Amino acid sequence: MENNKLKISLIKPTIGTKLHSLYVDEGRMEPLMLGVLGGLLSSAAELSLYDDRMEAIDYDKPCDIAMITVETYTAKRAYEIALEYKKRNITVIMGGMHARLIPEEVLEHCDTIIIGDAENIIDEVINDFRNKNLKKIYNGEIVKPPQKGVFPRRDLFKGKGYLPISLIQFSRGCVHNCNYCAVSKYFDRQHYCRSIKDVLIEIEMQQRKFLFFVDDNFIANKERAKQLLRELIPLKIHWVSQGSIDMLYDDELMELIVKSGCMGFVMGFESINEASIDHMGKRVNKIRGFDKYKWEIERLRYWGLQTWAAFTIGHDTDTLESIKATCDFAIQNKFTFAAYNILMPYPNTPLYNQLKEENRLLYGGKWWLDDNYRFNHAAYIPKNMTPDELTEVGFYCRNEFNKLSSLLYRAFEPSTNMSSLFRFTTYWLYNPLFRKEVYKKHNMLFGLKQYLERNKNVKK
Ligand code: B12
Ligand code: SF4
Repeated sequence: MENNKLKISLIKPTIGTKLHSLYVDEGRMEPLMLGVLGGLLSSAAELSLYDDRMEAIDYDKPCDIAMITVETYTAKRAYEIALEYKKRNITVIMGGMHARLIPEEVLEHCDTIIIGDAENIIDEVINDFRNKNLKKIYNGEIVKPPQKGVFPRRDLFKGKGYLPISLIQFSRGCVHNCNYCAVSKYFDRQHYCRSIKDVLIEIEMQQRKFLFFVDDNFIANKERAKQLLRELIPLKIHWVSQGSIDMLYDDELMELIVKSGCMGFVMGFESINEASIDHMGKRVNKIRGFDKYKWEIERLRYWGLQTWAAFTIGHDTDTLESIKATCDFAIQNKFTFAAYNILMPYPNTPLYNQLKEENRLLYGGKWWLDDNYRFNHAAYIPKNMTPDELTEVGFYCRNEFNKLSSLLYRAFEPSTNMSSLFRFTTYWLYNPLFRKEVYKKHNMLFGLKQYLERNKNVKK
Protein backbone atom coordinates (compact mmCIF):
# COMPACT_ATOMS: atom_id res chain seq x y z
CA MET A 1 0.00 0.00 0.00
CA GLU A 2 2.07 2.89 -1.34
CA ASN A 3 1.62 6.21 0.50
CA ASN A 4 -0.90 4.42 2.65
CA LYS A 5 -3.26 4.58 -0.31
CA LEU A 6 -5.20 1.51 -1.32
CA LYS A 7 -5.26 0.37 -4.93
CA ILE A 8 -8.84 0.09 -6.10
CA SER A 9 -10.10 -1.01 -9.51
CA LEU A 10 -13.53 0.31 -10.47
CA ILE A 11 -15.34 -1.87 -12.97
CA LYS A 12 -18.34 -1.50 -15.27
CA PRO A 13 -19.19 -4.95 -16.69
CA THR A 14 -20.51 -5.38 -20.20
CA ILE A 15 -23.86 -7.10 -20.77
CA GLY A 16 -22.59 -9.88 -22.97
CA THR A 17 -21.72 -10.75 -26.50
CA LYS A 18 -22.62 -12.75 -29.57
CA LEU A 19 -21.25 -16.26 -29.70
CA HIS A 20 -18.91 -15.64 -32.62
CA SER A 21 -18.12 -11.94 -32.43
CA LEU A 22 -17.33 -9.72 -29.48
CA TYR A 23 -20.01 -7.07 -29.01
CA VAL A 24 -18.73 -3.52 -28.60
CA ASP A 25 -21.33 -0.93 -27.63
CA GLU A 26 -21.58 1.83 -30.30
CA GLY A 27 -23.19 4.34 -27.99
CA ARG A 28 -20.90 4.07 -25.00
CA MET A 29 -21.50 6.69 -22.39
CA GLU A 30 -19.39 7.52 -19.39
CA PRO A 31 -20.11 5.24 -16.41
CA LEU A 32 -21.12 8.06 -14.07
CA MET A 33 -21.50 5.77 -11.05
CA LEU A 34 -17.81 4.85 -11.27
CA GLY A 35 -16.89 8.52 -11.62
CA VAL A 36 -18.89 9.32 -8.47
CA LEU A 37 -17.33 6.37 -6.61
CA GLY A 38 -13.97 7.72 -7.78
CA GLY A 39 -14.83 11.11 -6.31
CA LEU A 40 -15.72 9.48 -3.00
CA LEU A 41 -12.56 7.36 -2.90
CA SER A 42 -9.97 9.84 -4.19
CA SER A 43 -8.30 10.58 -0.89
CA ALA A 44 -8.18 6.93 0.17
CA ALA A 45 -7.14 5.19 -2.99
CA GLU A 46 -5.23 5.11 -6.24
CA LEU A 47 -7.86 4.30 -8.81
CA SER A 48 -8.03 2.40 -12.08
CA LEU A 49 -11.20 2.26 -14.14
CA TYR A 50 -12.02 -0.67 -16.42
CA ASP A 51 -14.95 -0.45 -18.77
CA ASP A 52 -15.53 -4.04 -19.78
CA ARG A 53 -17.75 -2.84 -22.65
CA MET A 54 -14.66 -2.10 -24.73
CA GLU A 55 -11.45 -2.86 -22.87
CA ALA A 56 -9.79 -5.88 -21.30
CA ILE A 57 -9.51 -5.95 -17.52
CA ASP A 58 -5.96 -6.37 -16.25
CA TYR A 59 -6.71 -8.83 -13.45
CA ASP A 60 -3.03 -9.15 -12.62
CA LYS A 61 -2.44 -5.47 -12.01
CA PRO A 62 -1.74 -5.06 -8.26
CA CYS A 63 -5.03 -4.23 -6.57
CA ASP A 64 -6.40 -4.35 -3.02
CA ILE A 65 -10.09 -4.12 -3.87
CA ALA A 66 -12.13 -4.61 -7.02
CA MET A 67 -15.36 -2.60 -6.91
CA ILE A 68 -17.95 -3.71 -9.44
CA THR A 69 -21.19 -1.94 -10.29
CA VAL A 70 -24.01 -4.41 -10.99
CA GLU A 71 -27.22 -3.98 -12.95
CA THR A 72 -29.60 -6.85 -13.63
CA TYR A 73 -28.42 -6.96 -17.24
CA THR A 74 -24.77 -7.08 -16.25
CA ALA A 75 -25.05 -9.40 -13.22
CA LYS A 76 -23.87 -12.51 -15.06
CA ARG A 77 -20.78 -10.81 -16.41
CA ALA A 78 -20.14 -9.10 -13.05
CA TYR A 79 -20.02 -12.53 -11.39
CA GLU A 80 -17.56 -13.83 -14.00
CA ILE A 81 -15.29 -10.85 -13.33
CA ALA A 82 -15.58 -11.36 -9.57
CA LEU A 83 -14.49 -14.97 -9.99
CA GLU A 84 -11.30 -13.89 -11.76
CA TYR A 85 -10.45 -11.54 -8.91
CA LYS A 86 -11.30 -14.17 -6.28
CA LYS A 87 -8.88 -16.58 -8.00
CA ARG A 88 -6.21 -13.97 -7.26
CA ASN A 89 -7.37 -13.47 -3.64
CA ILE A 90 -8.49 -9.93 -4.24
CA THR A 91 -11.38 -8.53 -2.22
CA VAL A 92 -14.48 -7.91 -4.33
CA ILE A 93 -17.12 -5.34 -3.36
CA MET A 94 -20.34 -4.95 -5.34
CA GLY A 95 -23.06 -2.30 -5.40
CA GLY A 96 -25.59 -0.66 -7.68
CA MET A 97 -29.15 -1.32 -8.84
CA HIS A 98 -29.07 -5.13 -8.80
CA ALA A 99 -27.40 -5.25 -5.39
CA ARG A 100 -30.35 -3.35 -3.96
CA LEU A 101 -32.96 -5.40 -5.82
CA ILE A 102 -31.63 -8.83 -4.86
CA PRO A 103 -28.80 -8.56 -2.33
CA GLU A 104 -28.83 -12.24 -1.34
CA GLU A 105 -27.88 -13.32 -4.87
CA VAL A 106 -25.20 -10.66 -5.34
CA LEU A 107 -23.62 -11.54 -2.00
CA GLU A 108 -22.99 -15.10 -3.19
CA HIS A 109 -20.51 -13.72 -5.71
CA CYS A 110 -18.44 -11.24 -3.73
CA ASP A 111 -17.01 -10.50 -0.30
CA THR A 112 -19.12 -7.47 0.47
CA ILE A 113 -22.09 -5.60 -0.90
CA ILE A 114 -23.28 -2.07 -0.41
CA ILE A 115 -27.04 -1.86 -0.64
CA GLY A 116 -28.14 1.55 -1.89
CA ASP A 117 -26.11 4.73 -2.32
CA ALA A 118 -22.40 4.83 -1.55
CA GLU A 119 -21.97 8.40 -0.27
CA ASN A 120 -22.55 7.92 3.46
CA ILE A 121 -21.10 4.46 3.89
CA ILE A 122 -17.99 4.20 1.75
CA ASP A 123 -15.59 5.66 4.36
CA GLU A 124 -16.74 3.08 6.89
CA VAL A 125 -16.20 0.31 4.34
CA ILE A 126 -12.66 1.50 3.62
CA ASN A 127 -11.82 1.82 7.32
CA ASP A 128 -13.15 -1.66 8.01
CA PHE A 129 -11.08 -3.03 5.13
CA ARG A 130 -7.94 -1.38 6.48
CA ASN A 131 -8.70 -2.81 9.93
CA LYS A 132 -9.31 -6.26 8.43
CA ASN A 133 -12.83 -6.09 9.70
CA LEU A 134 -14.79 -5.90 6.46
CA LYS A 135 -18.44 -6.87 6.94
CA LYS A 136 -20.49 -8.73 4.37
CA ILE A 137 -23.31 -6.21 4.05
CA TYR A 138 -23.42 -2.46 4.39
CA ASN A 139 -26.63 -0.54 4.07
CA GLY A 140 -25.94 2.74 2.28
CA GLU A 141 -29.64 3.70 2.37
CA ILE A 142 -30.81 6.41 -0.02
CA VAL A 143 -28.75 9.51 0.51
CA LYS A 144 -30.54 12.87 0.80
CA PRO A 145 -29.44 15.12 -0.73
CA PRO A 146 -27.49 12.94 -3.13
CA GLN A 147 -23.87 13.50 -4.08
CA LYS A 148 -23.43 16.40 -1.65
CA GLY A 149 -20.05 18.02 -2.28
CA VAL A 150 -18.98 15.00 -4.34
CA PHE A 151 -17.71 15.50 -7.86
CA PRO A 152 -17.08 12.67 -10.31
CA ARG A 153 -13.48 11.85 -11.23
CA ARG A 154 -13.96 12.50 -14.94
CA ASP A 155 -10.24 12.17 -15.55
CA LEU A 156 -10.82 8.41 -15.17
CA PHE A 157 -12.95 8.49 -18.35
CA LYS A 158 -10.24 10.04 -20.53
CA GLY A 159 -9.11 8.24 -23.67
CA LYS A 160 -11.79 5.53 -23.49
CA GLY A 161 -13.76 6.71 -26.50
CA TYR A 162 -17.02 7.71 -24.85
CA LEU A 163 -19.62 9.75 -26.71
CA PRO A 164 -18.88 13.49 -26.37
CA ILE A 165 -21.65 14.13 -23.86
CA SER A 166 -21.19 14.53 -20.10
CA LEU A 167 -23.46 12.62 -17.76
CA ILE A 168 -24.53 14.49 -14.65
CA GLN A 169 -27.15 14.11 -11.90
CA PHE A 170 -29.59 16.76 -10.77
CA SER A 171 -31.94 14.42 -8.97
CA ARG A 172 -32.48 10.73 -8.24
CA GLY A 173 -35.58 8.57 -8.08
CA CYS A 174 -39.17 9.07 -9.13
CA VAL A 175 -42.46 9.61 -7.33
CA HIS A 176 -44.51 7.37 -9.62
CA ASN A 177 -45.10 3.70 -9.18
CA CYS A 178 -45.14 1.84 -12.50
CA ASN A 179 -45.42 -1.85 -11.75
CA TYR A 180 -42.33 -2.93 -13.72
CA CYS A 181 -39.97 -0.19 -12.62
CA ALA A 182 -36.67 -0.98 -10.90
CA VAL A 183 -36.12 2.69 -10.10
CA SER A 184 -39.37 2.87 -8.17
CA LYS A 185 -38.16 -0.14 -6.14
CA TYR A 186 -34.61 1.18 -5.56
CA PHE A 187 -35.80 4.58 -4.36
CA ASP A 188 -38.94 3.38 -2.66
CA ARG A 189 -40.97 5.77 -4.80
CA GLN A 190 -39.15 8.87 -3.64
CA HIS A 191 -37.30 11.62 -5.42
CA TYR A 192 -34.38 13.70 -4.16
CA CYS A 193 -32.65 16.72 -5.65
CA ARG A 194 -29.00 17.59 -5.43
CA SER A 195 -27.80 20.97 -4.27
CA ILE A 196 -28.17 23.32 -7.23
CA LYS A 197 -24.87 24.95 -6.32
CA ASP A 198 -23.11 21.58 -6.63
CA VAL A 199 -24.73 20.94 -10.01
CA LEU A 200 -23.53 24.30 -11.30
CA ILE A 201 -20.01 23.76 -9.97
CA GLU A 202 -19.91 20.37 -11.67
CA ILE A 203 -21.08 21.82 -14.99
CA GLU A 204 -18.30 24.35 -14.84
CA MET A 205 -15.70 21.75 -13.84
CA GLN A 206 -16.40 19.44 -16.76
CA GLN A 207 -16.34 22.14 -19.47
CA ARG A 208 -18.45 20.34 -22.10
CA LYS A 209 -21.47 22.14 -23.51
CA PHE A 210 -23.58 19.03 -24.16
CA LEU A 211 -24.98 17.36 -21.05
CA PHE A 212 -27.16 14.38 -20.21
CA PHE A 213 -28.95 14.77 -16.87
CA VAL A 214 -29.35 11.09 -16.02
CA ASP A 215 -32.24 11.79 -13.64
CA ASP A 216 -35.00 9.21 -13.64
CA ASN A 217 -37.50 12.04 -13.74
CA PHE A 218 -35.92 15.49 -14.11
CA ILE A 219 -39.18 17.31 -13.41
CA ALA A 220 -40.51 15.24 -10.51
CA ASN A 221 -40.00 18.30 -8.30
CA LYS A 222 -41.10 21.05 -10.65
CA GLU A 223 -40.21 23.99 -8.42
CA ARG A 224 -36.65 22.76 -7.84
CA ALA A 225 -36.31 22.02 -11.54
CA LYS A 226 -37.35 25.60 -12.32
CA GLN A 227 -34.72 26.93 -9.90
CA LEU A 228 -32.01 24.96 -11.66
CA LEU A 229 -33.25 25.86 -15.14
CA ARG A 230 -33.08 29.59 -14.39
CA GLU A 231 -29.43 29.12 -13.48
CA LEU A 232 -28.74 27.11 -16.65
CA ILE A 233 -29.96 29.79 -19.06
CA PRO A 234 -26.83 31.99 -18.93
CA LEU A 235 -24.54 28.95 -19.33
CA LYS A 236 -25.60 28.47 -22.97
CA ILE A 237 -25.45 24.69 -22.87
CA HIS A 238 -27.40 22.00 -24.71
CA TRP A 239 -28.85 19.21 -22.64
CA VAL A 240 -31.11 16.17 -22.66
CA SER A 241 -32.75 14.24 -19.86
CA GLN A 242 -35.59 11.91 -18.88
CA GLY A 243 -38.92 13.19 -17.66
CA SER A 244 -42.57 12.32 -17.27
CA ILE A 245 -45.21 13.65 -19.60
CA ASP A 246 -46.86 15.92 -17.00
CA MET A 247 -44.12 18.49 -17.61
CA LEU A 248 -46.25 19.63 -20.55
CA TYR A 249 -49.03 20.90 -18.27
CA ASP A 250 -46.78 23.59 -16.80
CA ASP A 251 -46.00 26.34 -19.34
CA GLU A 252 -43.59 28.19 -17.07
CA LEU A 253 -41.58 25.01 -16.64
CA MET A 254 -41.62 24.32 -20.38
CA GLU A 255 -40.49 27.81 -21.23
CA LEU A 256 -37.54 27.48 -18.86
CA ILE A 257 -36.72 24.04 -20.25
CA VAL A 258 -36.53 25.43 -23.77
CA LYS A 259 -34.68 28.62 -22.83
CA SER A 260 -32.04 26.69 -20.89
CA GLY A 261 -30.99 24.75 -23.98
CA CYS A 262 -32.94 21.50 -23.68
CA MET A 263 -32.89 19.39 -26.85
CA GLY A 264 -35.42 16.85 -25.65
CA PHE A 265 -36.40 14.19 -23.18
CA VAL A 266 -36.65 10.45 -22.99
CA MET A 267 -40.34 10.23 -22.21
CA GLY A 268 -42.28 7.17 -21.14
CA PHE A 269 -45.28 7.05 -23.47
CA GLU A 270 -45.28 3.29 -22.83
CA SER A 271 -48.45 2.46 -24.77
CA ILE A 272 -51.28 3.90 -26.82
CA ASN A 273 -53.56 1.28 -25.33
CA GLU A 274 -55.36 2.90 -22.38
CA ALA A 275 -55.99 -0.46 -20.71
CA SER A 276 -52.22 -1.06 -20.68
CA ILE A 277 -51.57 2.35 -19.12
CA ASP A 278 -54.05 1.43 -16.37
CA HIS A 279 -52.57 -2.02 -15.98
CA MET A 280 -49.03 -0.75 -15.44
CA GLY A 281 -50.24 1.92 -13.00
CA LYS A 282 -48.84 4.86 -14.99
CA ARG A 283 -51.45 7.36 -13.87
CA VAL A 284 -49.19 10.28 -14.77
CA ASN A 285 -49.83 9.52 -18.47
CA LYS A 286 -53.54 10.25 -18.25
CA ILE A 287 -53.87 13.19 -15.91
CA ARG A 288 -55.72 15.04 -18.69
CA GLY A 289 -57.64 11.97 -19.80
CA PHE A 290 -56.41 9.80 -22.64
CA ASP A 291 -56.56 10.76 -26.31
CA LYS A 292 -53.50 8.78 -27.42
CA TYR A 293 -51.26 11.73 -26.61
CA LYS A 294 -52.66 13.94 -29.37
CA TRP A 295 -52.54 17.07 -27.19
CA GLU A 296 -49.15 16.18 -25.67
CA ILE A 297 -47.51 15.65 -29.06
CA GLU A 298 -48.83 18.98 -30.30
CA ARG A 299 -47.33 20.65 -27.24
CA LEU A 300 -43.99 18.90 -27.76
CA ARG A 301 -43.97 20.31 -31.31
CA TYR A 302 -44.97 23.73 -30.05
CA TRP A 303 -41.97 23.71 -27.73
CA GLY A 304 -39.74 22.21 -30.42
CA LEU A 305 -38.40 19.35 -28.33
CA GLN A 306 -36.90 16.25 -29.95
CA THR A 307 -38.46 13.37 -28.13
CA TRP A 308 -37.12 9.90 -27.41
CA ALA A 309 -40.40 8.05 -26.95
CA ALA A 310 -40.07 4.96 -24.75
CA PHE A 311 -42.58 2.14 -25.05
CA THR A 312 -42.97 -1.00 -22.98
CA ILE A 313 -44.58 -3.96 -24.67
CA GLY A 314 -46.04 -7.25 -23.47
CA HIS A 315 -48.51 -6.02 -20.85
CA ASP A 316 -51.41 -8.37 -20.11
CA THR A 317 -53.70 -6.02 -22.01
CA ASP A 318 -51.45 -5.85 -25.12
CA THR A 319 -52.11 -7.82 -28.28
CA LEU A 320 -49.87 -8.25 -31.31
CA GLU A 321 -52.09 -5.75 -33.15
CA SER A 322 -51.97 -3.15 -30.38
CA ILE A 323 -48.17 -3.41 -30.25
CA LYS A 324 -47.84 -3.00 -34.01
CA ALA A 325 -50.17 0.01 -33.81
CA THR A 326 -47.77 1.53 -31.26
CA CYS A 327 -45.00 1.20 -33.80
CA ASP A 328 -47.04 2.95 -36.53
CA PHE A 329 -47.96 5.62 -34.02
CA ALA A 330 -44.30 6.46 -33.30
CA ILE A 331 -43.42 6.66 -36.99
CA GLN A 332 -46.52 8.70 -37.89
CA ASN A 333 -45.75 11.17 -35.13
CA LYS A 334 -42.14 11.49 -36.29
CA PHE A 335 -40.49 10.95 -32.95
CA THR A 336 -36.77 11.63 -33.10
CA PHE A 337 -35.97 8.33 -31.39
CA ALA A 338 -38.04 5.51 -29.93
CA ALA A 339 -37.36 2.44 -27.81
CA TYR A 340 -39.52 -0.66 -27.72
CA ASN A 341 -38.64 -2.54 -24.58
CA ILE A 342 -40.20 -5.88 -23.82
CA LEU A 343 -41.28 -5.78 -20.20
CA MET A 344 -38.48 -7.20 -18.10
CA PRO A 345 -39.33 -8.75 -14.76
CA TYR A 346 -36.61 -7.19 -12.59
CA PRO A 347 -36.24 -9.03 -9.28
CA ASN A 348 -38.56 -7.99 -6.48
CA THR A 349 -40.55 -5.49 -8.51
CA PRO A 350 -44.37 -5.79 -8.33
CA LEU A 351 -44.35 -7.14 -11.91
CA TYR A 352 -41.83 -9.82 -10.99
CA ASN A 353 -43.79 -10.89 -7.93
CA GLN A 354 -47.05 -11.04 -9.86
CA LEU A 355 -45.58 -13.16 -12.66
CA LYS A 356 -43.89 -15.42 -10.15
CA GLU A 357 -47.13 -15.98 -8.28
CA GLU A 358 -48.88 -16.80 -11.55
CA ASN A 359 -46.08 -19.22 -12.57
CA ARG A 360 -45.35 -17.23 -15.71
CA LEU A 361 -41.63 -16.59 -15.30
CA LEU A 362 -39.37 -18.33 -17.80
CA TYR A 363 -35.70 -19.32 -17.32
CA GLY A 364 -36.40 -20.50 -13.77
CA GLY A 365 -37.20 -16.92 -12.77
CA LYS A 366 -33.59 -15.78 -13.22
CA TRP A 367 -33.36 -14.83 -16.88
CA TRP A 368 -30.36 -12.61 -16.13
CA LEU A 369 -28.24 -15.63 -15.18
CA ASP A 370 -29.49 -18.19 -17.67
CA ASP A 371 -27.05 -19.44 -20.32
CA ASN A 372 -29.88 -19.61 -22.86
CA TYR A 373 -31.40 -16.20 -22.32
CA ARG A 374 -30.75 -13.73 -25.10
CA PHE A 375 -30.98 -9.95 -25.12
CA ASN A 376 -34.40 -8.51 -26.03
CA HIS A 377 -36.17 -11.86 -25.66
CA ALA A 378 -39.31 -12.31 -23.59
CA ALA A 379 -38.53 -13.72 -20.15
CA TYR A 380 -42.11 -14.56 -19.16
CA ILE A 381 -45.31 -15.93 -20.64
CA PRO A 382 -47.43 -13.03 -21.89
CA LYS A 383 -51.25 -13.20 -21.78
CA ASN A 384 -52.24 -12.68 -25.42
CA MET A 385 -49.32 -14.13 -27.38
CA THR A 386 -46.52 -16.62 -27.01
CA PRO A 387 -43.12 -15.53 -25.64
CA ASP A 388 -41.60 -16.01 -29.12
CA GLU A 389 -44.30 -13.85 -30.67
CA LEU A 390 -43.54 -11.13 -28.15
CA THR A 391 -39.82 -11.35 -28.93
CA GLU A 392 -40.56 -11.16 -32.64
CA VAL A 393 -42.97 -8.25 -32.43
CA GLY A 394 -40.42 -6.35 -30.31
CA PHE A 395 -37.84 -6.83 -33.04
CA TYR A 396 -40.44 -5.95 -35.68
CA CYS A 397 -41.10 -2.57 -33.99
CA ARG A 398 -37.40 -1.74 -33.60
CA ASN A 399 -36.74 -2.76 -37.18
CA GLU A 400 -39.67 -0.79 -38.64
CA PHE A 401 -38.87 2.32 -36.63
CA ASN A 402 -35.22 2.24 -37.68
CA LYS A 403 -35.73 1.46 -41.37
CA LEU A 404 -34.25 3.94 -43.79
CA SER A 405 -37.71 4.90 -45.04
CA SER A 406 -38.80 5.69 -41.48
CA LEU A 407 -35.60 7.64 -40.79
CA LEU A 408 -36.21 9.79 -43.86
CA TYR A 409 -39.89 10.27 -43.11
CA ARG A 410 -39.24 11.28 -39.50
CA ALA A 411 -36.35 13.57 -40.30
CA PHE A 412 -38.57 16.10 -42.01
CA GLU A 413 -40.49 17.35 -39.02
CA PRO A 414 -40.20 21.14 -39.25
CA SER A 415 -40.70 22.13 -35.60
CA THR A 416 -38.38 19.53 -34.06
CA ASN A 417 -35.84 17.60 -36.16
CA MET A 418 -35.53 20.34 -38.76
CA SER A 419 -35.83 23.38 -36.55
CA SER A 420 -32.08 24.08 -36.63
CA LEU A 421 -28.91 22.74 -38.20
CA PHE A 422 -27.75 21.50 -34.79
CA ARG A 423 -30.95 19.51 -34.29
CA PHE A 424 -30.89 18.12 -37.82
CA THR A 425 -27.26 17.07 -37.34
CA THR A 426 -28.06 15.46 -33.99
CA TYR A 427 -30.87 13.53 -35.65
CA TRP A 428 -28.58 12.20 -38.37
CA LEU A 429 -25.64 11.51 -36.06
CA TYR A 430 -27.52 9.49 -33.47
CA ASN A 431 -30.22 7.71 -35.47
CA PRO A 432 -27.81 5.58 -37.54
CA LEU A 433 -25.85 4.80 -34.38
CA PHE A 434 -28.91 3.59 -32.45
CA ARG A 435 -30.09 1.70 -35.54
CA LYS A 436 -26.80 -0.20 -35.66
CA GLU A 437 -27.12 -1.00 -31.94
CA VAL A 438 -30.58 -2.53 -32.42
CA TYR A 439 -29.18 -5.20 -34.73
CA LYS A 440 -25.95 -5.74 -32.87
CA LYS A 441 -27.56 -6.23 -29.47
CA HIS A 442 -30.45 -8.42 -30.56
CA ASN A 443 -29.98 -12.07 -29.51
CA MET A 444 -26.82 -11.28 -27.57
CA LEU A 445 -25.96 -13.81 -24.84
CA PHE A 446 -25.33 -12.56 -21.32
CA GLY A 447 -21.82 -12.80 -19.87
CA LEU A 448 -18.71 -13.68 -21.86
CA LYS A 449 -18.19 -17.28 -20.69
CA GLN A 450 -19.78 -18.94 -23.70
CA TYR A 451 -17.97 -16.67 -26.15
CA LEU A 452 -14.61 -17.23 -24.44
CA GLU A 453 -15.09 -21.00 -24.29
CA ARG A 454 -15.87 -21.09 -27.98
CA ASN A 455 -12.99 -18.82 -28.93
CA LYS A 456 -10.38 -20.18 -26.52
CA ASN A 457 -7.42 -18.11 -27.69
CA VAL A 458 -9.24 -14.82 -27.14
CA LYS A 459 -8.34 -13.06 -23.88
CA LYS A 460 -10.75 -10.77 -22.06
C1 B12 B 1 -27.72 6.88 -17.45
C2 B12 B 1 -28.35 5.52 -17.67
C3 B12 B 1 -28.06 4.87 -18.88
C4 B12 B 1 -27.19 5.47 -19.97
C5 B12 B 1 -25.73 5.36 -19.71
C6 B12 B 1 -25.29 4.14 -18.95
C7 B12 B 1 -23.79 4.01 -18.78
N1 B12 B 1 -22.98 4.97 -18.84
O1 B12 B 1 -23.37 2.95 -18.60
C8 B12 B 1 -27.67 4.70 -21.22
C9 B12 B 1 -28.76 5.53 -21.84
C10 B12 B 1 -26.63 4.39 -22.28
C11 B12 B 1 -28.25 3.45 -20.58
C12 B12 B 1 -28.37 2.26 -21.24
C13 B12 B 1 -29.00 1.16 -20.70
N2 B12 B 1 -29.69 1.11 -19.54
CO1 B12 B 1 -29.63 2.48 -18.25
N3 B12 B 1 -29.78 3.81 -16.87
C14 B12 B 1 -29.21 4.96 -16.70
C15 B12 B 1 -29.76 5.62 -15.42
C16 B12 B 1 -30.87 6.55 -15.83
C17 B12 B 1 -28.78 6.37 -14.53
C18 B12 B 1 -27.55 5.58 -14.08
C19 B12 B 1 -26.56 6.51 -13.41
O2 B12 B 1 -25.49 6.77 -13.95
N4 B12 B 1 -26.90 7.06 -12.26
C20 B12 B 1 -26.02 7.94 -11.49
C21 B12 B 1 -25.13 7.15 -10.52
C22 B12 B 1 -24.22 8.08 -9.76
O3 B12 B 1 -26.02 6.52 -9.60
P1 B12 B 1 -26.10 4.93 -9.37
O4 B12 B 1 -25.81 4.21 -10.61
O5 B12 B 1 -27.35 4.66 -8.67
O6 B12 B 1 -24.86 4.68 -8.39
C23 B12 B 1 -24.93 4.96 -6.98
C24 B12 B 1 -25.32 3.73 -6.14
O7 B12 B 1 -26.15 2.81 -6.80
C25 B12 B 1 -24.03 3.14 -5.72
N5 B12 B 1 -23.32 2.21 -6.60
C26 B12 B 1 -23.50 1.94 -7.90
N6 B12 B 1 -22.60 1.03 -8.29
C27 B12 B 1 -21.83 0.72 -7.24
C28 B12 B 1 -20.74 -0.15 -7.12
C29 B12 B 1 -20.10 -0.27 -5.90
C30 B12 B 1 -18.96 -1.21 -5.75
C31 B12 B 1 -20.56 0.48 -4.79
C32 B12 B 1 -19.88 0.37 -3.51
C33 B12 B 1 -21.65 1.36 -4.92
C34 B12 B 1 -22.26 1.47 -6.14
O8 B12 B 1 -23.20 4.27 -5.56
C35 B12 B 1 -23.53 5.28 -6.52
C36 B12 B 1 -23.46 6.60 -5.78
O9 B12 B 1 -24.37 6.62 -4.72
C37 B12 B 1 -30.31 4.36 -14.69
C38 B12 B 1 -31.41 4.62 -13.70
C39 B12 B 1 -30.91 4.59 -12.27
N7 B12 B 1 -31.50 5.37 -11.43
O10 B12 B 1 -30.01 3.84 -11.92
C40 B12 B 1 -30.74 3.47 -15.86
C41 B12 B 1 -30.74 1.98 -15.66
C42 B12 B 1 -29.53 1.56 -14.87
N8 B12 B 1 -30.64 1.41 -17.06
C43 B12 B 1 -31.30 0.39 -17.23
C44 B12 B 1 -31.33 -0.33 -18.47
C45 B12 B 1 -32.30 -1.48 -18.56
C46 B12 B 1 -30.47 0.00 -19.52
C47 B12 B 1 -30.33 -0.77 -20.84
C48 B12 B 1 -30.18 -2.27 -20.68
C49 B12 B 1 -31.51 -0.39 -21.75
C50 B12 B 1 -31.62 -1.22 -23.01
N9 B12 B 1 -32.67 -2.04 -23.09
O11 B12 B 1 -30.78 -1.13 -23.88
C51 B12 B 1 -29.06 -0.13 -21.45
C52 B12 B 1 -27.78 -0.96 -21.24
C53 B12 B 1 -26.71 -0.32 -20.41
C54 B12 B 1 -25.48 -1.17 -20.15
N10 B12 B 1 -25.35 -1.72 -18.97
O12 B12 B 1 -24.66 -1.38 -21.00
C55 B12 B 1 -32.09 -0.02 -16.00
C56 B12 B 1 -31.45 -1.21 -15.30
C57 B12 B 1 -32.48 -2.06 -14.61
C58 B12 B 1 -31.86 -3.07 -13.71
N11 B12 B 1 -32.72 -3.74 -12.99
O13 B12 B 1 -30.69 -3.27 -13.65
C59 B12 B 1 -32.09 1.32 -15.17
C60 B12 B 1 -32.14 1.16 -13.67
C61 B12 B 1 -33.29 2.15 -15.69
C62 B12 B 1 -34.65 1.66 -15.29
N12 B12 B 1 -35.61 2.56 -15.28
O14 B12 B 1 -34.93 0.53 -15.03
N13 B12 B 1 -28.58 3.68 -19.27
S1 SF4 C 1 -42.43 7.26 -14.39
FE1 SF4 C 1 -40.60 6.16 -15.19
S2 SF4 C 1 -39.05 6.23 -13.54
FE2 SF4 C 1 -41.07 6.80 -12.65
S3 SF4 C 1 -41.86 4.89 -11.77
FE3 SF4 C 1 -42.70 5.09 -13.86
S4 SF4 C 1 -41.22 4.00 -15.21
FE4 SF4 C 1 -40.21 4.35 -13.23
